[in-house]
Amino acid sequence: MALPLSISAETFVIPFSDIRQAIDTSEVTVVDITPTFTGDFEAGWVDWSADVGLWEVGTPSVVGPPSCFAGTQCAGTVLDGNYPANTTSRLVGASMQMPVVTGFDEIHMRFQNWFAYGSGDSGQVQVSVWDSGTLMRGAWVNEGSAVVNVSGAWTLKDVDLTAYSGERVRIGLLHPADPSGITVSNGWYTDDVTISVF
Ligand SMILES: [Ca+2]
Repeated sequence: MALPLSISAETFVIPFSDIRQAIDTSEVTVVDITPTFTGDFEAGWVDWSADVGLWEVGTPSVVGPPSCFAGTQCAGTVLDGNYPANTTSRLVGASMQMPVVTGFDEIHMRFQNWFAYGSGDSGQVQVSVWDSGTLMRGAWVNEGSAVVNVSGAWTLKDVDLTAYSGERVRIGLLHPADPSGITVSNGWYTDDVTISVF
C-alpha cells in the first residue's frame, strides 16, 4: 500500500478567527503606547534621553556585562568604565499614555538589568506624572525596590505601575552615586524595557 508523499497546503491553513481568539485569550497584552515605545536600544536612543551624561547607549566593554541582554545595544552608566563618584544621572523614557486598567488587571514595567554597585550607591526606578492642569511634569517618585549590590548576571526586574492607570508619565532609571570615590563600581545596565498589562 502506497503512503501519501505530499500533503495539501490547505491542511495547514488556520482560520484568522482562530488566531485572533488565541491572542485575545493570552494573559499578556502588549500595550499600544503613543508615541511608540522602544526599549531594546538597538536603534540607539530613539525616544530615550538622559539628564547629566552618565547614561550611554551602545555596547558594554572593559567593565560591565560581557554583552547586552539581546542584540548589540543596551543602556548603561558609562559603558566602558566604572561610574564616577558623586554624579547622579537619570535615564528617561518617552512621555507615555498609560492604559486604563480595572479590576484585577495590572500594569507592569519589566526590564532586564545587570548591576554592580559599591557601598552606598544604588539604582532606582522612578515615575513622573504629567499634570494636564498645570502643564508641568510632577516630581519623580520612586517605584519598586532599589537596585543594590551585584547581580552577577542579567536579571529580570518587574515594577508594578498599576497606580498610574490612565496617567501620562515618563519612566526614569535614576543612578545616584554618593561622594565616596572608594566605592564606585561598574554601575547599572538595562535592556529590553517593556510596559505590559497582565
Ligand atoms: Ca538590546
